[in-house]
Amino acid sequence: MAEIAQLQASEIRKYSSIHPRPADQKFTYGTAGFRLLGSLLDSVVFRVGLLASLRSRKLDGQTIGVMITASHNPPDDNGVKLIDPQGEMLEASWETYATKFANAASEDDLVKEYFNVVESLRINLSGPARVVFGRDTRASGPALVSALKDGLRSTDTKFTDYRILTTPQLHYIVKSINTQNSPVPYGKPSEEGYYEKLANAFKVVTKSKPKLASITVDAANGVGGPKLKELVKYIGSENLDVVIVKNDVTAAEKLNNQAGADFVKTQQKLPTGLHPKPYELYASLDGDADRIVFYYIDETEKFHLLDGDKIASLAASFIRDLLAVSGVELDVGVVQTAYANGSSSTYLTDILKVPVTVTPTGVKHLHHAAQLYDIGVYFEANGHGTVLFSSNAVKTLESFEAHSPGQQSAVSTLLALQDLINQTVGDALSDLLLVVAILVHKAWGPQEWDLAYTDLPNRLVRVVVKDRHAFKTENAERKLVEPVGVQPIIDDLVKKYKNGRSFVRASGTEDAVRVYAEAATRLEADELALKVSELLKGL
Ligand code: NG1
Ligand code: ZN
Repeated sequence: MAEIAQLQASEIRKYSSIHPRPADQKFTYGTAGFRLLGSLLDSVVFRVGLLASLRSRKLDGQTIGVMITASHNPPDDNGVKLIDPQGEMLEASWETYATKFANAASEDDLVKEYFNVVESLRINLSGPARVVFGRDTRASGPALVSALKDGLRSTDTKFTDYRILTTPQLHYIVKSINTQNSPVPYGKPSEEGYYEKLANAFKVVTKSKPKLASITVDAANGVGGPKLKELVKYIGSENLDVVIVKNDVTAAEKLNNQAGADFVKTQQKLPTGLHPKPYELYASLDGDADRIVFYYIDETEKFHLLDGDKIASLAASFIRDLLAVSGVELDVGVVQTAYANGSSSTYLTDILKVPVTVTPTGVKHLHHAAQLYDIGVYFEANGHGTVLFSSNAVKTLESFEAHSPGQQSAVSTLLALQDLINQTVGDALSDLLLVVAILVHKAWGPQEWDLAYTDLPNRLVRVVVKDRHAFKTENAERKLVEPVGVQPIIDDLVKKYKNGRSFVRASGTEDAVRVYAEAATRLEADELALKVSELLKGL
């Protein structure tokens, strides 16, 4: 074995013994990376450091990101995921290596897995390796960072600790670092660079428009609160006022507790203790600020949710209108999952005449499908999403010769949107600015936005089963093929309800299956969800 390989093998053994793997624990790199109790993650994060290093070396020293967060999950959880050089999710084929590294039973096994990857992918261990990382506000974060650093040290990897960041900020930084010397650098590779880029774009998009009347943001007591506060400073209070609530990052147990995007979306109600004024706009972020949902109450205090589907519809209609005014010919499409409300899909295809693609759950699927359009809007119903502009779209817009001030203004707005909207990943702060910008353009409040279509009442239920891996689906998760015989029963149930729809799939992040149901009325949606859930209990 070459000298470098020998040195790394012995360093990995040495450091790994400080980060022992908990016995009897099986780890899987799923749609959200590794995610479980923070206290069980020490060895996993150390080993992710080894893999991040190899990934960088494999890609000629391009910078790889590592984010330590458990997003919307409870405070005691934590998680870790890798970010590829263009700010995208880790390439799928490497997820298997991540799982193998995490489960290696002994130090020898770990070294063996490490060199298996080195050999099968012909990785040059003497090449440069660079990794950057960040974490959310969880109490277990700093110790996990130490484990990560040990993984990076043992493999002679250069690293930069960006400390506390939102997940999308780290994605932004990774892409910015790797495009620094390219003809089109993405941005300055720093937190300030992120704020500057978004703030400048927001000012261009909203130029000469009146300021939004009011917006209150529930930060779920997570990292999004302080970061949003900082972003608003760059935008200036003459352009945007935001009231931030649930913004206590010092009390660990408050994170995502009775608040935040996931709570509001799944419970379909206000964060606890929030008393909104009728018809004013409110929003909730999740714990790492990559999801956002909006809402308002009417004069009867009825709660109205404006979720990811509503954001996608608003964005698609705005972009479609700008393209129509400018005369630029680019195709716009929307990507959703089976969780998208049926009314939103009908509105998009029948009213807006925008094509809709449906993919399996998990943003990497949506992201890739969105890249097939000139301008691809993708959102999960839970509020995770973004709008991607292809290089063809940008070139076409940049080279377009406008023939009127109206055309010029529409093209400039479209180009600024591309800077305003995070091009790497769904970003709650960027999406917040996008929604505000569209509303001020249209002179709309939340109620006008909500008028586009009425959601079908729906219910999402989590069902614990013996083995969720026994649940296999096809047709973008809308059809259950295993256990055999269950789908026909679901079909029969669905037929009994007006506008009924229901599907079942295994969660990729929790040990459970999820049942989704929608129907013409609240009672029917609840009943359908209940019946399908009961069907699964015996399995
Ligand atoms: P799972 O647990 O696979 O349903 C959940 C969300 C996904 C995605 C991931 C990653 C729902 C129904 N599912 O996945 O959309 O956001 O978490 O965080 O919202
Ligand atoms: Zn999140």
